[in-house]
Amino acid sequence: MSDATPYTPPKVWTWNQANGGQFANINRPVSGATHEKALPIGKHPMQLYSLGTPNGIKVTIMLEELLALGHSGAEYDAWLVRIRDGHQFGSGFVEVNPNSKIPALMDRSGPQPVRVFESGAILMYLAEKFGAFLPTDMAQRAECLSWLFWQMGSAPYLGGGFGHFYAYAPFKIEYAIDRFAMEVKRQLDVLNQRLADHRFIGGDTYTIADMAIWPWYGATAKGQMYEGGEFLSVHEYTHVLRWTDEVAQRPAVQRGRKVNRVTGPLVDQLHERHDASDFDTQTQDKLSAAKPAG
Ligand SMILES: N[C@@H](CCC(=O)N[C@@H](CS)C(=O)NCC(=O)O)C(=O)O
Repeated sequence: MSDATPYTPPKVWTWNQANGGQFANINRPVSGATHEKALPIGKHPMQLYSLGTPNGIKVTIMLEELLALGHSGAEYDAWLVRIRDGHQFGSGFVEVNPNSKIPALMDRSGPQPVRVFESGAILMYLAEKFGAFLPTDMAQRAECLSWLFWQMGSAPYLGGGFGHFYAYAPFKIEYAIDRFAMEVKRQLDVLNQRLADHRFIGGDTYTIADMAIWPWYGATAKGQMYEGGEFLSVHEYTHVLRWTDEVAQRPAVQRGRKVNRVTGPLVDQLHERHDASDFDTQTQDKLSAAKPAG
């Protein structure tokens, strides 16, 4: 297979299971559970089923921010869902998210559990439940939600478009890379212009819009996504970089980005979170395990 091979689509699409792309083992043209598997339930009101990807850490950052404000109702168990192993197709997970994607949240604080899926919906649900990180003034709220939904609509071009064709596709297609690189640069410029005049995405205050956008576009501006920093000339987006650094300094962000993370330095990985002290104990355990004996 090469990008030089011309492709004439057949009359009717059929599933080529060995298309060679990364994630081919988990991509399917149908939805629903592939196997029976109940989800674990911990002791806290919030049960999160997730993975430490940009979509996953939006929610763990929000939960850590809420806890930092003193909202004990935001205490949570964060269970690891290994998507490359197909855990998102277990029957229990599909009951929480019929779309089989992390993050998925079960709020078990009331008489009936409430399921919430889609990271934007989860951020809004938590913001409304705890009355935090979403302005009550109508105009500011509209601005915040506009940016929140901007992220939901834009990131698929960054991840599924640019990231897929630049880093994951089995061969490089100039047309696809060109199209999505242009779009990602346009999106970075949208943010850069907004952040030239505003400290945070929504305005003067830090909101769920920052929590949604930072994991994707902050990491992109830092050249941490798809090793595409130089290609996209990310150094140009100086206001995005200023904002990225400010958000990164928040202690709740530093905790939240470690939760359910399975890549990167070991000290940044907290595979599951069931107690605030897990951050200290697991980091210490890993540091001592990494020390050479003797
Ligand atoms: N729009 C969704 C996107 C979630 C999403 O794409 N999650 C990915 C990981 S970042 C996933 O679970 N993929 C598994 C799969 O596609 O099977 C959200 O914001 O929650």
